[in-house]
Amino acid sequence: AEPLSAHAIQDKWQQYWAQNDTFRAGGDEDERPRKYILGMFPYPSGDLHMGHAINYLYPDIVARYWRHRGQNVLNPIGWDSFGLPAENAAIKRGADPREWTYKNIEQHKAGFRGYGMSYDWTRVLHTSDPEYYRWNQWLFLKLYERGLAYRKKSAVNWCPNDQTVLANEQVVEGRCERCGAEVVKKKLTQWYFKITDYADRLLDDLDALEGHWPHKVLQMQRNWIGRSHGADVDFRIEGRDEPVTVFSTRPDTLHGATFFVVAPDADLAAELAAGSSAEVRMRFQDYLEKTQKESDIERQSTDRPKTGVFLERYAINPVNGERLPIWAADYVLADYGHGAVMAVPAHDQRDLDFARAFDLPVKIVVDTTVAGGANEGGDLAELDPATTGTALVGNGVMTGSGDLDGLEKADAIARTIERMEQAGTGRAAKNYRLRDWLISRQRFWGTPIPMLHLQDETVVPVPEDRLPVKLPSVEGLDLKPKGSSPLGAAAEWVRTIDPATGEPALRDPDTMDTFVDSSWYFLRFLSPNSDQFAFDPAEAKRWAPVDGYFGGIEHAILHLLYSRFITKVFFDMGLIDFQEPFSNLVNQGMVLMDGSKMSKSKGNLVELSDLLAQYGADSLRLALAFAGPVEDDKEWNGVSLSGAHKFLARVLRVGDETSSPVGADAATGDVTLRRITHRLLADAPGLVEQTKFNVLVARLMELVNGIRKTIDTGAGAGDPAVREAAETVAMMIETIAPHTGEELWARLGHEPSVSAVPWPDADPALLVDDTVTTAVQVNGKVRATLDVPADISDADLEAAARADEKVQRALEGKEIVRVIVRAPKIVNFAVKG
Ligand code: ANZ
Repeated sequence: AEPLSAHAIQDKWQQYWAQNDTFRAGGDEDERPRKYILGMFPYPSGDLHMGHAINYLYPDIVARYWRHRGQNVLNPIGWDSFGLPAENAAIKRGADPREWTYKNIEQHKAGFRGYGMSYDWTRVLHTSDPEYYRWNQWLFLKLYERGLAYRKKSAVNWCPNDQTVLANEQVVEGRCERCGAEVVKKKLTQWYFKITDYADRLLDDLDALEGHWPHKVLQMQRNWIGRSHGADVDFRIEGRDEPVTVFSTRPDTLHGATFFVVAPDADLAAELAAGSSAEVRMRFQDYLEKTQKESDIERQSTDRPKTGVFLERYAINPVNGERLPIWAADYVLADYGHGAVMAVPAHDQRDLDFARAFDLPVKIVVDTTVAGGANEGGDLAELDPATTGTALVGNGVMTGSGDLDGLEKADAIARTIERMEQAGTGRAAKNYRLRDWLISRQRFWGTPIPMLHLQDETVVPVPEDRLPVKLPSVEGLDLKPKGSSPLGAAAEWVRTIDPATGEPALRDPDTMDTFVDSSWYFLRFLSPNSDQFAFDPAEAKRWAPVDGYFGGIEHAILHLLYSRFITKVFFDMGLIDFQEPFSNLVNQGMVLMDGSKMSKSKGNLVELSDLLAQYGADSLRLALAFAGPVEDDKEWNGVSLSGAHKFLARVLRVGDETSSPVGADAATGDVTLRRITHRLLADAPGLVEQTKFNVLVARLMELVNGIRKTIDTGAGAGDPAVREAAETVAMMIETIAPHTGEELWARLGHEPSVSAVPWPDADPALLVDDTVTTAVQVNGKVRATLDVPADISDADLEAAARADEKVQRALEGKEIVRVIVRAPKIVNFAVKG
């Protein structure tokens, strides 16, 4: 039976922290260096669970650590509280999404307090508060002013289940990232943010993050932006005045182009078909309708038979004047490059598949069998793509290409571009996979788009001083998804007056993608209550960028890319002096149940409140920190809560037994124990800064064992080294098990709070491992020498001597009558025979 239960201890310290605002970040007058530590803010769905417990633990450890290191730490929390789950829950119950949202937020807050998080509770934000989302609207207007927010009609990704559009980033393998429904295309006029203007910067600036962000995340961002280098090549089309441009990464292969392909859904295809025979027009129309039902994924799939319609029109190859038949085929996408390609079947697999399906010529122009080539040493005749079905891709030397012959691929590309630029028939070009960010959503629970539609169909911004455009009450509104925004039916809300002209106007009925909310929230924490700015630039100068950002790999693209984009926009506006929002990024692993992710839908969620009730916060925190490397997934079955519980009880017992007075001079204490203490003081900063929390826990266990040993079998509980070690444990364990840390500190006779105690420097003299040379004698004669620690015990020294080979030889066949040990200097075996 414990004198004071984990729960009583926990309550006591949580109350203390709340009353004293212990973790409030220092203000302007605070001269200490600053650290901004942040966990990706939660979505307030349901209760906190094991996933939250691990995700938010890590940044808390780091924040607590930096406080000991003399830093002014900001570690805030807020809620990403707009979005579909609240709306769907409201629809189910015929309720207001606000109720569900704010009820859950209150539960989360209580959960985090109960879990002992060291947040600055004066800076809490909720993105669904008008005080927050007015700044989303302000951001929208700033982007609009800079030409970075625009409206366009195009085929967008439509989730038929959620009845709303999706950004490209929200379509995963052709399905809605949220609900898994197959995404279809729909033509709509929508608002976009022009992230493509920032494509080069978003890509190039990743290099400087190498070593600070997980490499995998950087790679995912690079691939998402997907910059290709190549050329735009102009092709004359018979019967058309204007040339048509195509993008190619392989302009060197122009001599091998044998046909030309247009995306059926590109305007050019319809135009070319319109100038063709009635039969072609019909076949084309038919094909176009089929294409429009397909997803981009299907269209680009390589194992699907190629289809297409010959348009009976011809393009002229600019390098040799050859006539290239023009086809409409769905493997060419309308919104990539220029929506048309020069097809080089010998060297492009998709073109080859098409050529073989429709019996089009295949002409090799790169010999890849040469030394250094992709098929080095092969026989070009045997490798003919027309018969093998495999295109010759990669390096080689030009052939059948006039005076390019003999040039390496790279040189041939450069030469071709140079010539086209001189002739005015082409130019160097870059292309990106990245598309503009579609931000309109046809849902209620989000930030209203602050634009007005006038009667003459012009669209004008709501003036800044009229913000926020608040969401109307849900009363009388049907939130059920029906393909258009529920806000459109809020008649009184939609109908308004343009303040500039006094003319009647309609509000834009759509709301913003909630990724807008999270693209800048880390700046809002710096001046969360300001009604003057979204964030105070002076505060941003002091605190930002975020020094340590913690979150899941699922945000590798969307959230991080959008945040990086908006940060660069703020930089260009002169509001901040940095271009990357997160200096260091850590992706933590997931907690798994029998190998699979814990989730509501699988019904295997372990709720935080249950565990807190059973074991208390510190046992859970310690067990999770000990469960393995931060980046690894952790099996819940492998997390030992009872082990952690026992260890923490052991820690407190050490505090209770320590009997030397506060301020006792440790220098007179047991050196072995002091060595363990000081080695940990020296090593722990590296362990925390490299997020090796599991190793830190193991080392703390070692130190507590050392204390136990000194108390039980050494100098005893009154040895000042015991106090020194116990105080070190209190300070360090506070980062992981904060209630226990505070309690131990108090039991050691100190005033709270241990969280503000500075990290002592390790004594360098205690870090060198002193060794001495021992002489091992047999009947007084030196038979061997041993290098041993200066503080070795007699028993250990005798054992070491007996284990030595030379000593064993000297003792062979003899009877040992007496052993004299004087650690660490001498061992003498007295022998007979
Ligand atoms: C001729 C060529 C020859 C090509 C060759 C490749 C190899 P990335 O790297 O993804 O940018 N392309 C261009 N626009 C396209 C579109 N709208 N839909 C489908 N394919 C398109 O790919 C660029 C290459 O993809 C371009 O280079 C073009 O084919 C094709 F041996 O041009 B290439």
